[in-house]
Amino acid sequence: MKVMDYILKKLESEKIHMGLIDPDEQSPEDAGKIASLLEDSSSDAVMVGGSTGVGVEVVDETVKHIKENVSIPVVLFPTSAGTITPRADAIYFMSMLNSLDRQKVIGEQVKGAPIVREINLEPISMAYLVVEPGMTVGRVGEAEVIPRDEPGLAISYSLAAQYLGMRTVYLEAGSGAPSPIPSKMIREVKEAINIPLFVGGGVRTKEQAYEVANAGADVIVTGTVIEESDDIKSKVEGLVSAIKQSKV
Ligand code: 1GP
Repeated sequence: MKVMDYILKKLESEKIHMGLIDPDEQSPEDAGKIASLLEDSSSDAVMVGGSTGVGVEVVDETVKHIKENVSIPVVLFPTSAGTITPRADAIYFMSMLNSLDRQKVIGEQVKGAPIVREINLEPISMAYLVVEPGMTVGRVGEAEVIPRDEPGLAISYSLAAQYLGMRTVYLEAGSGAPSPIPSKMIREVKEAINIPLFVGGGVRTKEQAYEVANAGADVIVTGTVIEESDDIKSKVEGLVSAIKQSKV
């Protein structure tokens, strides 16, 4: 089954959790172990990406070990066209629509598209929208961050993405953000669009995960909390069960 079909099928009955693994944060072997814990905690998919400086060999080795350990989908969350590996099940084919850097809007995509075609990787188009504070990805991506109190701007970007034919929208507060995307913004964007809404950045507790999901996020992404946890399984189990309890 294609990963996009897997996502859409799941969303008919429940919200989705995806755990983000940064290849730069541990050895490929440990990434495999973390992914296995994610699957054991009923997380729905593994995302791989997040660091700017990491090379394709490290991403490739990391995805290899993850794939050896899990049967849930493994999706690339790339920072550039230089980190695409055929070992993943799919790639978020992302455009940071609110970047001032043309490279982030369409440059890397032009470089990456022939690679994706050549290795026959499933592309899942995604409007990647960086919301205040944006953290590292906001700075590196030269994002004109969407202010937290301007849901209208987030709606305009999200609708533009949908009308351009993009299949998903990701509201990103930035990895390690002090708090998640405001519920009001999530709710209003969700009401405006009819494509899956991903939300990530700053989700640490099960209460936050529930609130974000209940506000309207279809896919809740967590990264830092997994990296920092001493007991990944029980932490992720808590997040997943909170997300699955939210209204669909
Ligand atoms: C980063 O949104 C993701 O791209 C995850 O953020 O590390 O804060 O969970 P956290």
